[in-house]
Amino acid sequence: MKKILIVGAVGQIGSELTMELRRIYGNDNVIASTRKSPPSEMVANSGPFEYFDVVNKQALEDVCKKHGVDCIINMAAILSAVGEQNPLQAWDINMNGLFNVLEVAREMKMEQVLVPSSIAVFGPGTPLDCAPQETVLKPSTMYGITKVAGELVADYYVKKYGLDVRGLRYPGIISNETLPGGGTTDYAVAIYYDAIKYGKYTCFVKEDTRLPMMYMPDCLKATVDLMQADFSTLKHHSDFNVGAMSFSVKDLADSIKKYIPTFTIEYKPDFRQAIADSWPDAVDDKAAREEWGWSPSFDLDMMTQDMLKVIGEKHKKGLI
Ligand code: AKB
Repeated sequence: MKKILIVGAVGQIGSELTMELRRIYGNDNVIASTRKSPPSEMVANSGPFEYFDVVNKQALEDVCKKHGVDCIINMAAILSAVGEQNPLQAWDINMNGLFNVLEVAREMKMEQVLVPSSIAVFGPGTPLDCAPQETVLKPSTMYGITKVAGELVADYYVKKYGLDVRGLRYPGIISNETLPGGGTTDYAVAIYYDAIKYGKYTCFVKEDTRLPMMYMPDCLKATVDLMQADFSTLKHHSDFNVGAMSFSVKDLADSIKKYIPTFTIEYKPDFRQAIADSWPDAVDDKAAREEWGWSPSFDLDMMTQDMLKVIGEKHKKGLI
């Protein structure tokens, strides 16, 4: 039985991935962890939890030995917007944390490592209408730089040490359990909360900004499907493009207006506009479809209906 350690398990993806993997592999077989923020009740009460900093290799190793971990999922990262406020910290956590994860996994001869990447690997020089799997990777954010370097380092461990390392380039992830923290695509989550709470939203990117996005159920499916794929059939390892939806902020606002006709939006672009403008509208995910059968389920209106229902219920209960 796999013993999985999730590093960064209180974040937007980590918290829901912890619950999904506990459902699949059993509560005791998925160890959630974080540096300092307390976990949600659902994560804290459903299985093992550890506090440590991924940049401390000894602490990581101690937790892995204590629980007999044979698979690490490294969700700890400083995202694009916050990374621009403190680029050296972004490098430290994203790169030194990654090296510690890969080294501990190599030394302990682990079965698998999952290292998430992002559409932030793209930048000037990438075709922006639909980013190919193989293309120019010259990002303009420190987060993007760490993701390109991370993909290369992860693939290096596959080639040099035969370690099973996998990863996907997440688009903007939209969800209703844990808020995202510090990304450029965060507007696509905040808009739903503000639509329910105030009936209006002020967006920090322009209305024609179009980016690749994905709803959390598809994000969990993509992650689990890649983890469970037969390693011998993979030609790529740490850099799979995964697509689901591509929409502009106007498309998103129009989708919300179908269900809340009085919803209004205004635009006050800030420094995140330049980051969004450097990323593609959509990605070509043929490799993920061919190598491990990737296929998304949610489109924009399906997601909007579900987001408004769940967030609306939370609001009625006074939880948000
Ligand atoms: C961000 O906006 O920084 C992240 C990402 C696309 O990786 N959501």
